[in-house]
Amino acid sequence: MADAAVKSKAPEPTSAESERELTDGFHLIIDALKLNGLNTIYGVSGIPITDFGRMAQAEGIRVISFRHEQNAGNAASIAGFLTKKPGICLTVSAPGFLNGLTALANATTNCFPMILISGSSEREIVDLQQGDYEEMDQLAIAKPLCKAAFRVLHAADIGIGVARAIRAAVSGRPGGVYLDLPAKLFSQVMDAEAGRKSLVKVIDPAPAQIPAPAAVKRALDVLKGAKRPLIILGKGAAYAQADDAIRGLVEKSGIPFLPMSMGKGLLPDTHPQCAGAARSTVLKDSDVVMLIGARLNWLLSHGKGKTWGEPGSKKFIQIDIEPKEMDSNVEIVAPVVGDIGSCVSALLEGMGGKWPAPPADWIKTVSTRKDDNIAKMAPRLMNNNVPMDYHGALGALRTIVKERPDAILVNEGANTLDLARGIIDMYQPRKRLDVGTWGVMGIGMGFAIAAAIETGKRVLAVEGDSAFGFSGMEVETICRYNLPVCVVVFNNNGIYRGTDVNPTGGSDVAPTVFVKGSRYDKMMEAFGGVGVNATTPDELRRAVNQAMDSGKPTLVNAVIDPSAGSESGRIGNLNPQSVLRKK
Ligand code: OXT
Ligand code: ADP
Ligand code: MG
Repeated sequence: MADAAVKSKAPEPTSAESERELTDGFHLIIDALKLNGLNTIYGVSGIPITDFGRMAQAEGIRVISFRHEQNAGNAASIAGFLTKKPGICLTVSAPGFLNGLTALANATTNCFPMILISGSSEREIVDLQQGDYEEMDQLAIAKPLCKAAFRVLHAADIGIGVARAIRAAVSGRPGGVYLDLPAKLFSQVMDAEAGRKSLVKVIDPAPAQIPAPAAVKRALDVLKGAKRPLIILGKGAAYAQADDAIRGLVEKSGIPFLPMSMGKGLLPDTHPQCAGAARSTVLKDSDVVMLIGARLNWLLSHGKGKTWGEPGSKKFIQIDIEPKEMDSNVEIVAPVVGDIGSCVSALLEGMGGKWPAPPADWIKTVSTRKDDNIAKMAPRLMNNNVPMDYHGALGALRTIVKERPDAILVNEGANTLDLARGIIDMYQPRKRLDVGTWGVMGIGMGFAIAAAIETGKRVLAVEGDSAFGFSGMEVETICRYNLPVCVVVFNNNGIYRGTDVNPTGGSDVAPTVFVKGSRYDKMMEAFGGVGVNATTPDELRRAVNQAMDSGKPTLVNAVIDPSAGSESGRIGNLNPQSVLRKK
């Protein structure tokens, strides 16, 4: 490390001993992060980490200060997804820690590497429950919600603590890590040279995990015997940054591929082998399915049921770094355990010079279904209805993304999410960031901010009005850092729809309904950004084009027909039904 522990003089040097160069916890944490290339912190200031944030900034770390820790945590988690380095979120104790915890748990669920660093109260008082300021046993609470949790009590252990946190976050299946730093640690002083020596630059934090040759051969044998093969590309494949190898495998095999939501763009959605528009057909009718960085969870109907056709009609090959993922829902006949880069390269090599193309009738079935669906959708995307419906509005945005394939799309909501996923084609890897495995609302502004900070690219955040509300205050953060983020709020006056009524006739509106005719654009104007109210696809197109060209923080309030959406978007089937409900 260049200049390890930042030096300070002991306040009142009275002897040769006290004139030694000293460092402290504050500086050792900063040095440990910098040594490991962790140069951005997302957080919220306050006791006991206020000075830490200031010092980190003074030492050249970029400190992005948020209005709420959950948004900072979401930012850190998606920074981890985009960079393969753990994103850092910094919070105060108890309530700040808890605010960050949702994001930490979400990161772990989604396999995004992040480290939540929280200041905490005095151990002695907390453990005796004597009522300290923001007292809470944070380590115990964090443990079940993340991959690993550590507490550092001595300045001399900071280097090891940070190293352990980094390794835990990025090695194997990535995930969230909690690092507990009690207030006392920050001001603990130690000899600067000893401090410097205590720091660890983590060597090879996510070592390659090479698949067993027998596993590769088994997978290729199964694939070769397929009559109706399918490849599913999940967000693990996007995370792996093995883009060329993945494209090589897909193209050499000639097999139709289905991208999961955040796997979109690994190969363009417009690629001839893309089966995104024939989703139900390929899931039901395929006979061999190769999963690359995708789990057979609820988003894939657990690999069974009517989505997947006749019971027993499927053989699964799965590539994943996590051995325990195999057979989690159904039998995996060919598990390939390893990192995706190594596994896909090994499969490609094993395929040799020539690989038999999938049967022509299967390719025909897929493309017919796909062409039908695309043709059905096309006229809906061109409609100019006022008030706008989802298709008209998304048709405009689809073209804007096509013209700017390197822009990053953030997307949340229900109808706003599900329809945008299908309508807006993606062209490059890791350009679509969304609600992920939990379908969680509130990722919007945190993801948008981190995407802009980490990549320097233009960001388009397409948000349901409810979804936006979870993190909307961060438009101030977007303006403060002058980020090239254009937020489009699909304002249909509510959750799913804005048309529900209170069946009692009372003065409270229905639980899914918001203030009618709200002007979210004014929120952005309040902080010096650009606000536009768009009522037609043309107005929407103009405003978003302008924002994406100028890079100015912009919020477009897109007025959507309140009756256009459906309950829970495409997943209304997950709502429990009461047989006793009065109509
Ligand atoms: O093959 P078939 O024929 O079946 O057709 C499919 C594709 O082939 C085809 N397709 C295409 N056709 C033509 N062209 C193209 N390009 C094309 N591409 C695809 O289209 C169909 C459908 O394709 P799709 O979408 O791929 O397939 P399908 O069957 O839908 O896939 C299944 C799933 C499960 C994989 C998919 O639906 C999916 O990924 N879903 C994710 C859903 C999700 O996560 N939703 C978010 C959670 S909903 C709910 O929980 C909400 N809440 C509660 C809440 C949450 N979540 N979090 C917190 C912290 N608190 C509360 C709330 C509050 S949503 C919500 C807010 C909602 O209100 P908003 O105002 O924000 O939003 P609006 O609804 O807009 O008002
Ligand atoms: P999706 O929601 O897109 O289907 P999931 O989050 O369910 O994706 O699955 C991602 C999978 O990718 C996880 O099982 C995770 O273990 C795996 N994964 C993440 N990174 C890698 C990697 N570098 N190599 C192999 N597998 C990975
Ligand atoms: Mg809505």
